[in-house]
Amino acid sequence: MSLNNKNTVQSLVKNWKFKEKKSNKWLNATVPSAVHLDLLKNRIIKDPFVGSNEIDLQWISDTDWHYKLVFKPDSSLLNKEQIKLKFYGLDTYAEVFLNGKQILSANNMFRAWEIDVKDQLRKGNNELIVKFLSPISFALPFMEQKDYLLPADNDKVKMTSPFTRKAPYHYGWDWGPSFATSGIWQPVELYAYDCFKIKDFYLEQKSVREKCAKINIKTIIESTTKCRVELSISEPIRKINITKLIDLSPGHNEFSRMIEIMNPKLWWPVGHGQQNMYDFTVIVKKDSYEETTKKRIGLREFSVEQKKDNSGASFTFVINGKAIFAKGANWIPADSFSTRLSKKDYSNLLDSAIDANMNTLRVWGGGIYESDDFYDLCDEKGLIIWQDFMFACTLYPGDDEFLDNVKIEAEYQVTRLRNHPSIGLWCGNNEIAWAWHNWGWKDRFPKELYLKDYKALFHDVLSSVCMKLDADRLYWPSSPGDDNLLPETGQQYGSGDNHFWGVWHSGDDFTGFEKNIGRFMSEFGMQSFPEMKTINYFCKPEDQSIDSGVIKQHQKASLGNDNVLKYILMYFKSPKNFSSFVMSSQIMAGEAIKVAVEAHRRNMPYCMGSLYWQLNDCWPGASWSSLDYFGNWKALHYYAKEFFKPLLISIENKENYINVFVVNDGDSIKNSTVAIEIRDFSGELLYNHEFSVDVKPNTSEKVFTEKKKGIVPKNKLNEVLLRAKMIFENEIICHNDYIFDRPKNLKIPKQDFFTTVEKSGDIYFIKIQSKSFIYRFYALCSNYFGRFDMNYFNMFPGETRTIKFFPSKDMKEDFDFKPIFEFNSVEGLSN
Ligand code: BMA
Repeated sequence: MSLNNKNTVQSLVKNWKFKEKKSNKWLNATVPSAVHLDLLKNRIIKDPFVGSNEIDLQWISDTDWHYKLVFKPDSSLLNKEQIKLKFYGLDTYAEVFLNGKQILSANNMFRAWEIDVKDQLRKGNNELIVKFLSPISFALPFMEQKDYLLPADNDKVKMTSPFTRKAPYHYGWDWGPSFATSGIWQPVELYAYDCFKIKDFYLEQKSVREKCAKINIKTIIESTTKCRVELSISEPIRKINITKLIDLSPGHNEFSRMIEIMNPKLWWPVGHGQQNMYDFTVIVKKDSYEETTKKRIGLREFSVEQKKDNSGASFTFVINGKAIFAKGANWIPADSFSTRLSKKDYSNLLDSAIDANMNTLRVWGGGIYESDDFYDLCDEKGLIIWQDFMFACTLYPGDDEFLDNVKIEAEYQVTRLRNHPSIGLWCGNNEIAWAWHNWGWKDRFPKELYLKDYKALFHDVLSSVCMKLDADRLYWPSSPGDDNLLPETGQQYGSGDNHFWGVWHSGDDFTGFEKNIGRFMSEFGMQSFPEMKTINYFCKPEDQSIDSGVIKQHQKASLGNDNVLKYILMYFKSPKNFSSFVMSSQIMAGEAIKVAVEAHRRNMPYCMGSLYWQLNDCWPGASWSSLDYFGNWKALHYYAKEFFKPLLISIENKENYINVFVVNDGDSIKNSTVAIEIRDFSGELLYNHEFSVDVKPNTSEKVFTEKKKGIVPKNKLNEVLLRAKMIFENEIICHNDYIFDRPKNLKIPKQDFFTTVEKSGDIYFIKIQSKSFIYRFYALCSNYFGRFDMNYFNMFPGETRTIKFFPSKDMKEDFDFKPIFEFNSVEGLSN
């Protein structure tokens, strides 16, 4: 919400100091920020992300930190009737003192805190002190009162995290470090007013159709007295102008006005239409004083259709009446210290999601409710957001104080976020119900923890907040989940959403993905390492081996590097050195998730969502991500760009049959040709079949089926590649390759190709000419950031391809920019 009454809002983010509780020396601090970053800026600690520094920096979480600001209130504020101090976020246990008097005791980083300071505020200098108590030491006594530990398996500190409303990933996760930081992590301000204040402005989208949108406009005004004001609501595109005299009474005042917008310009997710938005302005006026609020709002009808059928019930995003296959990934906080992320950082990551043909991200429940910038960008770019509440992988206390705290948190967040068209649904938690039934918890913990505490939090408190404040959106208690009731068993396939972890956590091979398909796959994944450029940031050359201390420190998963290697060796030859291991892990992960997503998409409309684990990283290390901490595209991200294309041709090998599917998210395509070719690695054509198809909109259709032995001789299975293409008006509009054996068994000749690089404008053109068959050719730029338009593809001998490299903008400003490219393929990774 942007306020126009500048003279009555005073930002308090500059000139803060901080110190360790016991020290006498105040140092410069940044607000908003985190104490680790302040210590780093003051050169008191080394970069927490480098080497094994994480271990040496754990003392920071055990320490109390004080922040101080001396400020002079603007004179325009002091004579107002009401003066409030507002913290948009304190991380986490904080006692706040103004001029020596305690005015607040905070205990939840996900709430804003507003304190009446009219009586404490002085003319001239005022002293504001925020004393942060160690999040660990503060919570320990609560934990010790219990006769059991709550199962916070990812908490690598002292297992106190379930008791504290602080980002769960701060305590460590299986892809991230433990930095349980403290700090003023959101802006601080003073604001003052006489008589009234606009608290919120909200559009309830009652029914949104192409012909007419019926909207209930709600304005919430807080008033100190009885008074008459003029309320005006306007929107320039639709020429909406509503002006009304209204009578306010002391306290909370709510005004509703139903309007109809004929032929509205609707908001659509990317790939399905435009992201139209309306700019609403609300002005409340009394005499010469006025207050203004502006909001950008997109009109759309979003429902999650759950239609009963023989298998259970569907789980389909329906937007403006259109069923949409959700393609994307899970989003985690993009930094262990999220306060240093800029809008540009968010924009780069979200652009990468869009460039890889994604339309949905799940803001996962072990992180943070994201910044306003994040959701604004998702609105603008057309990304659908599955929004979890911040609860993941542990049980939580069920006492009244905890539940009341969560209730206020949820009310604050739902109110803050409900105007965003990008947010599709609310979800109570990540994997807790599943864990209760399937991770051995129900044998370890008292039943009441689930039946009473879990139920109270996820089936009563959060669901009633959503019902009260945002009834138009689905509230889904847990992911994975099969309906809205308290689950009596673990994960069910056939209804709701599923997380499939048989591959990676249980050792299944990639065919596991094809055998475990639900109605909406909201998690599945495969680990890999970030590229060497990123590894060099945190690891010296002498530590670059799979079992060095530093590399292990940056691998947080319990199954660790052995599991990465196990999966590499399941499919690929043994990597010849550490950098080959790194690249093999990336290609292996790309192949794994390709199998999964293509199977999900082939099974449309039974399955209507495929979100892999995970899009991004919070630090440089091994993880399931497709973008590394610096935003570099790992192999998986290039694979994703292909397997999420709106038009996909996909090959399935099932019970000795080769089936070819065309999956189409877009409009119909009439009279296109499907060509299926099988060639050996010398390029010789062994099988060729062409036929014409009419592709229907929004479908997956099997267009070809043939017995495997009818198209490939048995003794040639490891010497051939099947390429399926779709041709429309003489152009190849999509293609896909299939090999009949694991890559390690293929009889691929020694790789032979040459490349030339030319620059034109800001773009580098790389021409590749293959002299042998090349399995998964790839290019890397080892000294600069940037993206290729294509990568990790196969080439037959004699083929020529030109790919482009786009250096990132920052680099282009560098005069001496000379990218160093590396080229290789799977064959070059082993001996
Ligand atoms: C999923 C997530 C995370 C975790 C990932 C990999 O289930 O919800 O908890 O990081 O598994 O183990």
